[in-house]
Amino acid sequence: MTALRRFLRRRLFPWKLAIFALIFITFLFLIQREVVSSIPKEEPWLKDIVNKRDAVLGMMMGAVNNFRDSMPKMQIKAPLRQSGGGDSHPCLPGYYTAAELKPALERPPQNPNAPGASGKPFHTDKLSPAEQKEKEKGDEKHCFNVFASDRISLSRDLGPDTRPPECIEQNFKRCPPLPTTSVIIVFHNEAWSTLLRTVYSVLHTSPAIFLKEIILVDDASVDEVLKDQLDNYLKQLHIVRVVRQKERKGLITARLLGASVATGDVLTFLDAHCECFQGWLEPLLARIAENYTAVVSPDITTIDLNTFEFMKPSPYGQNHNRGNFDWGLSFGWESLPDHEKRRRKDETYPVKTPTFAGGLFSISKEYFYYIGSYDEEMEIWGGENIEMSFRVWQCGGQLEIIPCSVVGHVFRTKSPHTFPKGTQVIARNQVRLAEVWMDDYKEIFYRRNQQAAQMAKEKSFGDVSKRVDLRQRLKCKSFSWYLKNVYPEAFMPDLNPLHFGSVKNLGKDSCLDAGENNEGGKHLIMYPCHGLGGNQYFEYSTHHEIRHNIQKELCLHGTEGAVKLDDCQYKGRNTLVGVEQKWELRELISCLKVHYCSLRNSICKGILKTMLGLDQGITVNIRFTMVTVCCRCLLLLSVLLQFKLHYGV
Ligand SMILES: [Mn+2]
Repeated sequence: MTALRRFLRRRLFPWKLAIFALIFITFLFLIQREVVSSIPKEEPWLKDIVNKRDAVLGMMMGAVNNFRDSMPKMQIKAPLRQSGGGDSHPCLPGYYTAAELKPALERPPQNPNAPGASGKPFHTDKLSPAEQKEKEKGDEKHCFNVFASDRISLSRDLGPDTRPPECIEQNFKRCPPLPTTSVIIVFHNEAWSTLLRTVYSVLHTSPAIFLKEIILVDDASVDEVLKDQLDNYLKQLHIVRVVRQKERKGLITARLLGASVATGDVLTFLDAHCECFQGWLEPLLARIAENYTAVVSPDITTIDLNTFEFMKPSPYGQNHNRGNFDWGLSFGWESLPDHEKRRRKDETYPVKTPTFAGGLFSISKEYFYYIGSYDEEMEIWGGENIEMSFRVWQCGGQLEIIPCSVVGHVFRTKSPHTFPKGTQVIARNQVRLAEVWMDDYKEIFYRRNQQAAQMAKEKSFGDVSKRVDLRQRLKCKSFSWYLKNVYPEAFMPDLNPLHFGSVKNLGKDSCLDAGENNEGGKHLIMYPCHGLGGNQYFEYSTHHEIRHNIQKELCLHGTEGAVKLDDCQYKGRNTLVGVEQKWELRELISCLKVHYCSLRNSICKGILKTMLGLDQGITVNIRFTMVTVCCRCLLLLSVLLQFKLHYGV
């Protein structure tokens, strides 16, 4: 036993020590745990112990650091990147500097005497016979002076910045950053020089940091020069590329193709004969950065189709125009109403516009698809801008013109292009938009366009169910909401005029016709009846006017001499119909009793034939006579006018 005891004492001494130490450490650990876990209970005596412990620990760490710091340093260490610095913020504060907004391509030095330099006109009046021949050929093909365009530098400058000072001085915040954009240019047999001047103009005026790419979409051009030669030429301009549509499908499909390959945040559509003025891009992008539902157009200025003079903006600002539409669903321009002028404090404010021309605009790519891009079944051209205008407003977006953004466009007086399926595609596009967006107001349009009315009746405008679904899905507002809130200035024709249709001379089978380009002030003509509405559309309003109101509100106006078409005196609200424009509708039979028959024989025969029931059906003949005692007018009208009534078109 004693041997064992000795053995234990001697041999296990380190073991005992270890066990003892383990128990002690466990004890310390438990105490420490007790102290830490009781902190939340805030027992004052425990807190005291904890504080003391922390103080001792602090002193020990201090001593260690002190010792380390006193050692000489052999190397300077790299500074540690502080967390919370550059990486976690997406952008810098402040405003973009001129250096940051450097264009994608610097403009080469300019010869101030070169043709068209600084946006000046280039006159081509004194040409040699050979040159004259070239000019005429170009004019015929493109409907603008290609001869001049070909001689103007592709990189021509447009002279000093003449925009209003607040536009020039406008700064753009770096945070949130302005979005990038893809510029999409659709062309069809465009002239080489106008197409490439458009491309260069974008490169010379768009900051490189925002211009992601330029996408040219070829809508099946047949000109050889626009094929391989164009592809090869564009290789030197790295961010420009061409995508091609094999078959001519028109602007709408071409734009959708361009959008589908675009990689920028914003889509900017331009026409193929444009020139951008300095600083045009930033205000468009800034507005979209501010409100991504804004669909913004630049202020479109004219590049003269004969001289290629660029109409520069005025530093004093100008009377801006906005887009509207008429009841034939054509786009037009009008000056701003007073309330819109008052709303804008300076030129940097956007102009709200009921419709847009649709050729030049920017839209967030995401929003473009959200809001239903385009009606893919619309063909070639026409009506797509009105469709998009109604859709954007009715579905919660806004259409704006940004006056500080200036882009020039060659406005032509006629189209050089053929319409593969004739002009009826335009009417078809218009019916599609009327059916989807205009509710009962579509009838006002149909009354003015018999071709459209026919299509609507026969349902030959294709399937619109996808577009109707879109309208429901986006919970878009009604057309009457649009008229009331977006375009309250629109003249509302009678939803149900007393009579409408054509004014027909039965004897000669000719119809009263406004004549070509009669925007008021000109006499009317008699023309063979075509039954399509248009220039031969008149309506007898509840105010007893005879209105020709497709593009403008024009009224039959009786003065000395022949009756002419003039601006309507009654414009709603506090206005009245003057005697010159008030017409009385009487039954033919009673009229005849009063005034006849000093009419020409043939006319009399026609009228009498109808009266005797030989030509009945839906046509009833009624005469107009003027209320005013104006003998000459009375005579003219009573001879010429009979009103053909359509019941329930
Ligand atoms: Mn154009």
